Amino acid sequence: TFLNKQHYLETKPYTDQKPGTSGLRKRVTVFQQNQHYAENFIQSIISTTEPSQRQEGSLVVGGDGRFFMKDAIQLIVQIAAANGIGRLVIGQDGIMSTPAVSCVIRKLKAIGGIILTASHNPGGPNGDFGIKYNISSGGPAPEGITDKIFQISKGLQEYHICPELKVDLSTIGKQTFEVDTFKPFTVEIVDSVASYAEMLRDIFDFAALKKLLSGPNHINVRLDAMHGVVGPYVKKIVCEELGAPANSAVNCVPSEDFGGHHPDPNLTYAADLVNTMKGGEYDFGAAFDGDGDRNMILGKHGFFVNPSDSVAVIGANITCIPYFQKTGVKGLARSMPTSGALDNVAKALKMELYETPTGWKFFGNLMDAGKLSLCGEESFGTGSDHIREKDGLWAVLAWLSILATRKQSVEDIMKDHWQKFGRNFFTRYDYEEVDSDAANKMIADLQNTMFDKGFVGQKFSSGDKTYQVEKADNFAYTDPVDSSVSKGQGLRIIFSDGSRIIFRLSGTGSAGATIRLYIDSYEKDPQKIYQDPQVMLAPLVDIALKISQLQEKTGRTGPTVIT
Ligand code: VG1
Ligand code: CO
Repeated sequence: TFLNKQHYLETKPYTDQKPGTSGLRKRVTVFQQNQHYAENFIQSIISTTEPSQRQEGSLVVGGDGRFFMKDAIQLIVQIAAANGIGRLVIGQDGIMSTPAVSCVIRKLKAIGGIILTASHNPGGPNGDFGIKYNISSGGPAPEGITDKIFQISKGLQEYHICPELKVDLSTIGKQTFEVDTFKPFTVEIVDSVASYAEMLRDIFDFAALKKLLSGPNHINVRLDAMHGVVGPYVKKIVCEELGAPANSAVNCVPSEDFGGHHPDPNLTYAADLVNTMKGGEYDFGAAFDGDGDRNMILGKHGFFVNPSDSVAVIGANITCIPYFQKTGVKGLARSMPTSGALDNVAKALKMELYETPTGWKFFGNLMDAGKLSLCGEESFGTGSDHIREKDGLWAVLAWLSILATRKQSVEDIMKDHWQKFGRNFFTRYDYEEVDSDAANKMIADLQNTMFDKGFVGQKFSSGDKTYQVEKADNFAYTDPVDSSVSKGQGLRIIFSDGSRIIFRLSGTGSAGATIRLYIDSYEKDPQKIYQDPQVMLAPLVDIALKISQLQEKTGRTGPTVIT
């Protein structure tokens, strides 16, 4: 314990610290080469908290282990102390998944949390770094707060810091520091997994899951943490506690550069898992992203569960999860580009279905108001109101709970689902690192085309299919709880049969622009529901490319990733 002087350091504001879909993401070099870049953003975050709450308040801090995380945590410690924050609770070695941070914020009634991650973006010295801010509900800061952070960052002239203060991140326990006139500042290093594991024990039937994973007729699972943060959670919960054998878990040591890969659980970047699953040795497979909030579910022989279907299946089988037997099911929600598969479940179960813009932050208000139990995004995000973030491992245990109850394979459960509800064929094309000007121009031109008088009612054909435009808009959302309005959330072309073409620009990239094209089309003919989505949706993809002139305007002949 020694006295730390707080200093006011002069800085110059940056104009590019606008948080995206989830946090600020930039190349590591941007943080390293621009003086005070991270400090400015951290100060801007803390400046949004109520000064009168800081001394008694706690902030939770954790990250996905990527390069620059530990440097950033030391800065957070120094800046939080100098701003009069009373306590920081930090995962051991800085490690804590995004869902675990959300869980800990809620348990401790903290004023918020800072997560050091760029999620599924690559890491390492040449990769990305990022900073997410979550509020006291445990959820990502809503637009009102992220706008405020951005405003503050643009005018920042100085920040407060205790430059001598250093914490030991590796030893569990309390460290206390005297900081000027404030009450003693406490840093608590906590086990990264414990609180989160305790929460899952209350949600699921661990005895049933243990039987499924290690009983006499156990199934074989393969969980790929992709060198991200979820590794220690998988090892502790799935292997140690639920008894799955050690070869069930791969890439489970968080690494600063994710082994040089994209920690992104999709068919392209999790190809290793997909190939292993094709071998037929494993009944169930899953991969997670860098910060552990995304999941990809695979069945035996690599059977792929589309994330839009995944949340629908969980919804249709929600009583397999003890948590929902206790809480009841209050409502369902999906992001706008996510397929309508969940809508069909909501209709059948006579439940409210909310359609929100992309980004988990939009689910929080609905959950806080008791209107929402289960939600998902097409981008491999699934979760519930147990916390305020999407939750990769939760989704895996939800699926395993369904397998344990129904005693069927992933593929059979999926096929039964399509038979019962019909199938929403869905695909997403990502065009990554497109020239920003070209991408913006393409979107602006497309909007002009769509808003042209003659567009609605127009027919488009490809092959033997013809679709007639029924509605064309730029999606806007009015929050049913606080009436805040979010405009410009994606261009939608909706056809008379309900099929949809959606274009939007990503808000998580760090270089150039990423264009996302989403296609959703419903089919209930039992003869057609097992077809390949790429075949079924080819005419709509063709029409989307024709209307948008994407290839001509961006010079891209094909997408980087197809889901
Ligand atoms: C993407 C996904 C979105 C998700 C967001 C954050 O955003 O599309 O559904 O909520 O990433 O996920 P965008 O703007 O790039 O489309 V994570 O796991 O990167 O925090
Ligand atoms: Co993530």
